[in-house]
Amino acid sequence: MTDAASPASDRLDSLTSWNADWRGLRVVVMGLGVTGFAVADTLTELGATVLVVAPEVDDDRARILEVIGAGLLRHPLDAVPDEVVDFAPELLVASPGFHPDHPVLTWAADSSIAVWGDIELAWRVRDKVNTAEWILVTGTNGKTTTVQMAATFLAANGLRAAPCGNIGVPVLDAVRDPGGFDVLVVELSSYQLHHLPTSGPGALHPWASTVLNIADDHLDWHGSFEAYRDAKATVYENTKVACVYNRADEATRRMVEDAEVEEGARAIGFGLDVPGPSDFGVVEGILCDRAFLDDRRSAALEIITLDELEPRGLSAPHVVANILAASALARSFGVPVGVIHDALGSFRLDAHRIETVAVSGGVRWVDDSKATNPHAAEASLRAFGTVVWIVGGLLKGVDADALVAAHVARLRAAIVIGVDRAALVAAFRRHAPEVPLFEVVTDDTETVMPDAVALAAAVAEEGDTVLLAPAAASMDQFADYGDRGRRFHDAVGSMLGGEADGDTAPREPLPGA
Ligand code: UMA
Repeated sequence: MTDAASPASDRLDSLTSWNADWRGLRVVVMGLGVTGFAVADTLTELGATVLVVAPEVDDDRARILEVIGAGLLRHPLDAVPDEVVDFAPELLVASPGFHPDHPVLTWAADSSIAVWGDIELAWRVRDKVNTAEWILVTGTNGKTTTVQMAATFLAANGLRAAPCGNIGVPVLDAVRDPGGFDVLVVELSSYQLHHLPTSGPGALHPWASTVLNIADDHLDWHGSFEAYRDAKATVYENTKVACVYNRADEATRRMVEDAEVEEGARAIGFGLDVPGPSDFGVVEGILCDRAFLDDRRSAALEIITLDELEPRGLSAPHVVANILAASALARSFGVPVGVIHDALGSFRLDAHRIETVAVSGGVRWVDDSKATNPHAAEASLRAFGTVVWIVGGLLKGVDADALVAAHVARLRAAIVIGVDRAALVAAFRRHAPEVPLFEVVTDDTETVMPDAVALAAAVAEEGDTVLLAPAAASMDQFADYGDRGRRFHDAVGSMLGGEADGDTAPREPLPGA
C-alpha cells in the first residue's frame, strides 16, 4: 500500500472514475493471461503509461500490446527485474494467480507502491458506459453454475445482465462493453478477493453477495484454511441489499455477521431444509422463497418443484442449493418467482458438471470432472447410489481422508489416477480396506482415461454409476478439467461403441427428492 500522505497515494485515491485523470500514470501489469491483457488494454485507453511483465507471452497479445502502445518485458519473474525498478511504477496491477509473497509484489509493498487486482481497477472505472450494480458470488464450489443461473434469471426478466469474473470473462471487459449492462454477476475467486481492499476508494459496494460454501481448497496458495476463509469472507463487505449465506454451512453465516454492511442490508439464508422467515429452502419437494414477500412470517412463494427439476438434470442436492442461492440473488433484484421458474425450464448445466455421458447395460457413466476438490466430489458422490469412483489428480495440499471415510458404504470400487496417488491409496487402505482398489500407474495423457475406463467397466455392475469426480485438479496429466472430462467421454464412447442406451435414463432417487 502507498503511504497515506504521499502525493502518489492522493493521486490513486482520486482515480475512482473512467473520467478521472489517468494520463501518464506509470503502471506495471503483472501477467499476460486474460486478466493482464484486459488490464493493459484498459489502462492504455485511459492514457496511462503501461509496462506489462510476464514470463511467457502469446504472440498475438504481444503484437496488440505494441499497437496500443504498452511496453512488454519477457522475464521469468523469479526476481524483481531491473527494468521494473527503473520504470518506477506508481501502481502495480497483479493478475489473480500471483501470490502476495511473489518477489515483485513483496518489493512493491516494501517500496510503498500500491498493488491492485483487476477487480479493483474494474470497480474504479465501472462508470465508463453506465454504472451497473454488481452481484458477487464466491465459495469453494458451485460459483460458476450459480453465476450463470443468476444471470439467466435476471436476463429473463428483461435486464441486461453479464456473467463475468473468474468464470472466464474479465470484469474489465464487461465494464467496457459498449452496450452497457444493468447488472454484473461477478464470480470471484479467493485469489481475486485476496487482492481486494474492503474500505477506501477501491472497495466494492455490491448490491448482493454470497459465499456458497467453504471447504479446504487452494491451501497451497493461501497457506492455511483460515487465510482462505478470510479471503472469501471479504465478499460480504459493504453489501447494500442482500448477504446470501448457506444455512448448512455455519461459517458462511458467521462471515455475514462479522461483515460491515450498508444500512438496511439483509441476511438471507438458503438451504435444502424448511426455510425460516428471510430464508430460501425446500418444503415437501417445493423450492420456496420466504424472504422477499411481505407476509414472510406466515407464507412462502413457490419457485419450482424437485419433480420439475429432475428430468432437466437439476435435482442433485448441490445443484438445488445453487438454484436457491441464485434465486435469492435474483429476487433481491426484483425478479418475480414465475420468471425464475420459466427460466429454469431451459437452463442446462455446463459440460463436465455431473453430466451423464452414457447409460449401458444398466451402468450410468457420469462426468463430473469439474469436481476439482474433495468438497465438490462429496456433493457428487452423495447424488448417486452405488459408485465405481474414478478419483485423483493434483490434491493442492488438501487432505482427502475424510471424503474417502465418508463414502466407503457406497463404493463398489475405486480407481486412482493422477500424480498424488500415494496419499489417496493410503487413505483407502486406512478407511476402506475392503473396497477393491485399482491404480492407473501410467502418466501418459493418452492412456490414463482409457485405462481407468476399462478398469471401471470390468468391475461395474447393473445399477452402478461410474463416476469421474476426481476431488483434485487436473493439470498433472491433462490440460484442464475440460480436457480430462472430454478424454473420459472419448474413452467411454470408444469402449461402448454403439452400445450406449443414450443419456435419458432417470438417475437413482436422490435424498430428499
Ligand atoms: N503468472 C506468473 N507467475 C505467477 C502467476 C501468474 O508468471 O505466480 C503469469 C502466468 O504466465 C500466467 C499469467 O501470469 O499466464 C496469467 O495469470 P493468471 O494465472 O492470474 O491467469 P489469467 O489468465 O489472468 O486468468 C485469471 C484466472 N486465473 C487464475 O486465477 C489462476 C481465471 O480463473 C479467470 O477466469 C480469469 O483471470 C478472468 O478473471 C481460472 C482459474 O483457474 C479459471 N481460477 C481458479 C479457480 O477457479 O479455482 C482460482
